Amino acid sequence: MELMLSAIKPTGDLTLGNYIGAIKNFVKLQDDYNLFVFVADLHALTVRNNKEDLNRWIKEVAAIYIACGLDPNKATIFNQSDLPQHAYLGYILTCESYMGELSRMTQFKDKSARGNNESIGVGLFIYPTLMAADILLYDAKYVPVGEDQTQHVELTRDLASRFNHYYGETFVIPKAIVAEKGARIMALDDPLKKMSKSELGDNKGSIRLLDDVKTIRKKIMSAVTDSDNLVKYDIENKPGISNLMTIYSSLTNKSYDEIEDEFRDGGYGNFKKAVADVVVEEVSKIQVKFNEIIKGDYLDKVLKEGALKAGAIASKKIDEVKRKLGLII
Ligand code: ATP
Ligand code: LTN
Repeated sequence: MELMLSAIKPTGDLTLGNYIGAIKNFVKLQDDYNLFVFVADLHALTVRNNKEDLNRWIKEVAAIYIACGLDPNKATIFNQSDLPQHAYLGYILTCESYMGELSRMTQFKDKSARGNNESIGVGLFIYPTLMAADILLYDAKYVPVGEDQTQHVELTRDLASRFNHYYGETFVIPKAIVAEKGARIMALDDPLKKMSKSELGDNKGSIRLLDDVKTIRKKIMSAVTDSDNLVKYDIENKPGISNLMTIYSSLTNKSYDEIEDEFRDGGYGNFKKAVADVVVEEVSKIQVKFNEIIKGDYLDKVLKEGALKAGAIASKKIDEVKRKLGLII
């Protein structure tokens, strides 16, 4: 089976966007690929965190993976920081990277456009080289990610080709896999903005997978829409309703045409209630499993076994890279 790898940063309580755009796909893919999924905790250090929050989020991401249906007997699940090989290869790939290409990465560009470059962390600047290391360490062929991450996979391909060119065939060139639907779930209070787990403030825009049912219903019922009361998929003119349709469609597998027919006469109130019902049903199931997993030592055991398996592959790759570079002969 071909190796597929992906990860989520523990930078906040996971959202419905993370579930629909990422985790739900991982679960589907675990049967057909040798799937490696990890908690990208080193990546979370590009922003300053409170240590209790960070530790809770790390455990939450791992437990949610399993609660959503990732099976540790099929997929290899681990924490990035348990394997120093990631940072090691990250450093080597940083040395292979150019200021120009890293400056063009959207996350850095957006931040530098907003203000003072002097105070942007170097960790954010070199973040894509660590992500490249995450992927190349395992010779991953496929990387399922949301739209916002495809640029990083492109850079990974460039770095892999560059290294192979200078030092001889070492890395597999990976390919990003972007799901057609649900790749970008938008914020409920501003459908032009991505639903994001690190959003601060009143948090009305993102549904958290661990939100209580009442809160979820309230957030969906007060989602920003337009005023023409017609349930129709039109991302340009009706981004709010289109976003709710994407959510509904992803969780029910109904097409946009079917949804338009189903809610033709009902107006937005009815439609929002139906969206809330399917979200609550799906999220409640996840929460029941999450609450079981988070107590006891099952999670630790899964992560330890995952790190052992991933670590063996990563160490071999580091050895190969060191030989290619002449660090060892
Ligand atoms: P942050 O707010 O910290 O930037 P995030 O919520 O955007 O985080 P990531 O850790 O960057 O989440 O992403 C984890 C995975 O979830 C990625 O594959 C990403 O593309 C996907 N993802 C995140 N948010 C959404 C969203 N709103 N819609 C669809 N997919 C999403
Ligand atoms: N940068 C990604 C998380 C991430 C990742 C990876 C995804 C870190 N390393 C390797 C795929 C493969 C994000 O922010 N979503």
